[in-house]
Amino acid sequence: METFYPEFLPRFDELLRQLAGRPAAVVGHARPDGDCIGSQVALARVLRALGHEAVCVNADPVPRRLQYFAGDETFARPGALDARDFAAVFVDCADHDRAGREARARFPAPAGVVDHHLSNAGFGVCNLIDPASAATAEILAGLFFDRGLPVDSVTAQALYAGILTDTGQFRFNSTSRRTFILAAELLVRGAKPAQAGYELYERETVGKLRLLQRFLSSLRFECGGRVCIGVLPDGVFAETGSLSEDTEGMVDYTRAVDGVEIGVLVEERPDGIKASLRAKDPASRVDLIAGRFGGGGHACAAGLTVPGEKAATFIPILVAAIEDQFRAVAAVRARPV
Ligand SMILES: [Mn+2]
Repeated sequence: METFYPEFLPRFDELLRQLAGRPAAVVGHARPDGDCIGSQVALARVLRALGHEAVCVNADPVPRRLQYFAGDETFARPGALDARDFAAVFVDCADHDRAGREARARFPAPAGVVDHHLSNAGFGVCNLIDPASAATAEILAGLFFDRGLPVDSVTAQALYAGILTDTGQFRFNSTSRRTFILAAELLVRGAKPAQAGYELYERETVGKLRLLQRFLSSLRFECGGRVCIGVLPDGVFAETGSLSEDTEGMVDYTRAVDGVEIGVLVEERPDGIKASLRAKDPASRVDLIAGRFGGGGHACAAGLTVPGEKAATFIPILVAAIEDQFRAVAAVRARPV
């Protein structure tokens, strides 16, 4: 087999050395997604197979649709951990705060960071950050194979789920030759694509579909049809019998419209708004738009939160920021080379 992450191997070895003799905390981000849970489960299992004690830590519970991939792995809240000196590895967290305030305070100096977010500046001792990778699970799969570490069928399925979800089922721009080769190797180790697809995409609740119905009926178009925005008002989860985790993937509908370049989901919460941005073309750099509001992410997928804000007042401000970005991108394109 080829080597997938040759440039990361010295640092990965250093990370494993950092973990020696200490229990490991594998920390994921708040409101975890498939890549987060898959990466946490896989790394904890591999560390355990190497003789480490490892525990998965997350500020929020594992969403219903991802519980199958967690298997018998237990997830601890940061506050529920004992006082021992854990060596923390943060996975799929664009920055230290993404894990939540409590996790950040509990693990102020992470031993490692494994991530693929463009905006990640590296906040650990050993930073394994590759924005060219489609998923954190892709980086982990590559490193595990490069080092010949034990990847069993549960680990393989968890990594496969991470790659499947973060690539939008192998559709997004980030999907590469390496993504497919690693996915194929995971199949060799026991990953089951049909089972993963069933668990992730064919077990929706009625509440989630009602939520989707509300979301689709809220869609509005801005910037001459180049931007599509959908809103989930405060209270909509109770009204539709859905959960906040059911918003996962919903923003993709805003981008799916022909002619739309940037899609946005604005979620109104009692304490402010949360927005997810998606672009078709990485040149749109939605991470820069999110960055104006203190958020971040990838060129094609980014997020932000604004405390104390309402959707009605925030959307015009966001549209103005997107218009600015369209102008900046157009100016770069018009520049003679
Ligand atoms: Mn990810």
